[in-house]
Amino acid sequence: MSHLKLFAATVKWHGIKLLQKQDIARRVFLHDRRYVSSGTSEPFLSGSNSNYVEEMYYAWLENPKSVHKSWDLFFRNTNAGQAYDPHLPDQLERKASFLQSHGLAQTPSKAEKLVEDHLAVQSLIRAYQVSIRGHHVAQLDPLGILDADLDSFVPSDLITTIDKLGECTVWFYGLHESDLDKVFQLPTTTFIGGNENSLSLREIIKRLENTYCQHIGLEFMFINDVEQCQWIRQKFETPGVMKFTNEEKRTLLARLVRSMRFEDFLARKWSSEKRFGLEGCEVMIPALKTIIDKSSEMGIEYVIMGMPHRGRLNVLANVIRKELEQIFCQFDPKLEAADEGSGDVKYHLGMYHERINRATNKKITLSLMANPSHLEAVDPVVQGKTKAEQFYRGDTAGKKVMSILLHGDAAFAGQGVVYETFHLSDLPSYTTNGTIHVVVNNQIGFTTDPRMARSSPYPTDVARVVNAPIFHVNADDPEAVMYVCSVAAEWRNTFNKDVVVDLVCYRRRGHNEMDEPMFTQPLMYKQIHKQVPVLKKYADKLIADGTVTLQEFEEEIAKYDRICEEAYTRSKDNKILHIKHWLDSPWPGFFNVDGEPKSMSCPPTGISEDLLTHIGNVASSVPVKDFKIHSGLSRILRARLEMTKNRVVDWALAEYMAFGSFLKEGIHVRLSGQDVERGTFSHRHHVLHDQEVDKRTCVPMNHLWEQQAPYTVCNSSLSEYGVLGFELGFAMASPNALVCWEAQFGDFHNTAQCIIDQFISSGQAKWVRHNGIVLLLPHGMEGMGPEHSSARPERFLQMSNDDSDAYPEAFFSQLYECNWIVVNCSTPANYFHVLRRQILLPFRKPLIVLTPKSLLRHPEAKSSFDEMVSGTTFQRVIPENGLAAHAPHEVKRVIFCTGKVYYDLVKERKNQDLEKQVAITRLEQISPFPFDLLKEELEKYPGADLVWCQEEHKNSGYYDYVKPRFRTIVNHTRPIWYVGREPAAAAATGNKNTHLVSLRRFLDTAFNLEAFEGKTF
Ligand SMILES: Cc1ncc(C[n+]2csc(CCOP(=O)(O)OP(=O)(O)O)c2C)c(N)n1
Repeated sequence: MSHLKLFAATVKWHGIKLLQKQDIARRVFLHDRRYVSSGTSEPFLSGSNSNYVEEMYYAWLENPKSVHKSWDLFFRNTNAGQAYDPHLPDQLERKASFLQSHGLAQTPSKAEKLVEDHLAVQSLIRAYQVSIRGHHVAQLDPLGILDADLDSFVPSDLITTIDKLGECTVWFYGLHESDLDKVFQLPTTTFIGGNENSLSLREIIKRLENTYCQHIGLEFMFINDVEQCQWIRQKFETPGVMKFTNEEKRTLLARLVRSMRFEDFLARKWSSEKRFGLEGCEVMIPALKTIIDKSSEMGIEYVIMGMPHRGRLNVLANVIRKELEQIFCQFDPKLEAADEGSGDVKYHLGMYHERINRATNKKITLSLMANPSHLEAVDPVVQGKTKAEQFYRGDTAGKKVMSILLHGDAAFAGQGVVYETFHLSDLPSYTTNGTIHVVVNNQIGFTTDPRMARSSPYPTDVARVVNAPIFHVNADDPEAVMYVCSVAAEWRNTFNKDVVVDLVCYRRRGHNEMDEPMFTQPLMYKQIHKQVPVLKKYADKLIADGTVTLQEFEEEIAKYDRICEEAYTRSKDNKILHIKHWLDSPWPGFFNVDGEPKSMSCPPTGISEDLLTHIGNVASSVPVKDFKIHSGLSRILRARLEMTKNRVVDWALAEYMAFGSFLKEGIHVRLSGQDVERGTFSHRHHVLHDQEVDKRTCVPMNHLWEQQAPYTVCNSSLSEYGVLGFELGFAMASPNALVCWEAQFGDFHNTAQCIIDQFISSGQAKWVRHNGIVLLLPHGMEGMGPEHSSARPERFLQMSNDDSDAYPEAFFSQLYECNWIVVNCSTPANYFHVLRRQILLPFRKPLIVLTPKSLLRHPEAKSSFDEMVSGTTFQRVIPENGLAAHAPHEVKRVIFCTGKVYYDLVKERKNQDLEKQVAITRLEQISPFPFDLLKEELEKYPGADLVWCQEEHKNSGYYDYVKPRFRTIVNHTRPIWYVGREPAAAAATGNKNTHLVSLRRFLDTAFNLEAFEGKTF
């Protein structure tokens, strides 16, 4: 097979040429470095100056340019991708004594040849381990069509397998056929010798080929850690490592039977239903089970999994062990939905199951996260949930909870969120201490050939950014797969780092069962049609070697078929589907037994004055001794202290008080996002930095009380999709935590749109899963340009599920039924309350907060303690309470608005002396729409015209959302006029003057009491 040819032309060049010229190189080096004796009488590597190479090595370590470039190349080759290799001097020393003991020390030419040959052999070994050879020629594709790295080109003059070595005259690094039976000492960087220190070249090549060029292809030499590389080499190179007991083989066969017969059963019963079958990668089921067994053996108690469509039902049935009838009944088109909401298709639902792991007899909890069609979107969500479960258990090293992510090859290579998620893997506040990634690499994405789907050799190359080892394995070799999976589990347990298992397989059917793959992949599918299923191949092998009998095999099949048939019969009794039974993250004790809220009310959200004062004082202090903060920050803290004394808060202090109050109540608070520790606008300062001691920090919020919940505030990587997904997952784990994600500026949330659309907006409707995540989105038109201005409230409002035409019966049930809450608070106190309400509610809803920028420092945007003390509560609407409210019948206009524009309006009204004629009412909770409170306001001003004023452009902001709802309140009898900026394509202008002119214009209109006279609606 030509693709088995080994060395690339580069190897030949830098190997053969280098070593042929080594003599010259050495002389040049000797001249340069003055390290050696002058005469030729002293042999190159006599016992006395073997130190010479060592010295040269150290010199090279200090400065690679200090040695000749040929040695530089050699050392680099030897050290490629690794930090300092402490074994190298030892090796050289051993080589020297080897020469001595063979009486060669005094015969320079023989000695040199021997050293060169040893170096050549060492390079050869390394070549297999590094990418030059090994995994590029491993037989990974079960179909034998494509090279898994998409590169089948090997120049014809290269040497192939050991059988062909004789055909060439000059080989690698100057070795010859005549060297094949020479015995070579093995370097400590290989384990192919087992207990032997030396082997013949022939045996060396054979063993290397066995390890690196069969059904497993290893990519790990880029890992920047000698110990980790050695560990992997040992796991795979040691002779005989891949031995299985008969019992293990029988278990593997039985698992393959389940995997394959499950798909067969579905295909038989529902031949025209989509199920995204696993055929062609049936080995995935035993693979996952091996990972779970092995991890359970090493102490893991909880495995959280995320996966796409392919084989999902099979995983639910045979890994999570969801009752089969619950799966089968979903194929019944007449099945009724018991729960409210849209529900979801069967291959998206999640699952949570506690059971005994049969292999270890230990308790294990398995959770498969529900996910949308959007491939890979669930990755960060799984990580966030895993992090939270580790956090709540105090499992800081990830020894009890772990995650497994499954991927398709096309999606793994193509979706950017994979990369974003990898970049979270080693960040202190985001790491889950290693994820095992399993790629179902069926070498096709829907209809797209991998050669059109990626530019990287492997679909898994993205994992290299975090130095994760990648184990490619031919999925038609079940034992190789099991071995790789067990090593992957051990790797994760040993190093707490990510690892990738790339199951190179095929897809026996179309993308789904209805698709005709021959339209687009005719040759591949001709081969697939000929392909013997893995179960048959493996069964034949075990029958042939006597591990099982044909009868035992057939009985195993019959047994599982019977299980399926019986479950099928039972499934017909299921007339109703309870999505609640498919919850991936139950919250025990939070709801009543029927899964309903324990009450339908919310207590007042204010807190005692003492508490406010205490939190204010800590927020103004540096609670650690000998800690020098920046003088600018001292000023900010002094201002906070002053505010606390004066019983007022600004935005930052209000937030501090909300967070702090939860910590006292044992509620964990987590705030994550870009630069959140200081705050984009330098207003928050939740982490103090010692100005004199590097990396010394202090989080005063964690010094509030002796007994308190921890506060986590963490600057995230520069990612929205990944980080928001992560926080959403974190918030899934427990209802008793306030989890907030803040966008740098609100508009950046659109790079996380998929998390917002697919999970936050619709998660409860699809999966009956509550989530109380808080999105803090800085928003406001302040002349800062098209970006950095709008958090696009219109998008959130458009996705709000409250009906514009239906007046709700009760405000609390309206809150319970909504998909999320959208607020734009105009006062710090109201922001404080809405955060507090988030936890005091008896249910959880995502909260979208449009947060201020300039208001953070606006002198008017302050609140008194009086608005926050016990008994006070969140105000969905803040009615006019000035002169206009005292004589409502004289009021000519009511302006409804939300957020920052209120302050512009109040100022303008004062300037125009219209405080009696114009009332200004603030909508603080925009969605769900406070019909009840606004009705009261409207009825209070019967003679006034009604205006909605916003600073956003007409086609954005809130107008399209509020207009029909206002009209529902007034029963379409009164118009609600629009005042604001004209429609525009860009969210804001980049020209400061245009910004100010448009502001002036709409303020003029807002207070022009004749503006709408004679207009019809
Ligand atoms: C983000 C996203 N884009 C497009 C799709 C449509 N789609 C569904 S499956 C699929 C192919 C996936 O290929 P691969 O990841 O290799 O998995 P396979 O189906 O081969 O198992 C595509 C493009 C999707 N589900 N999600």
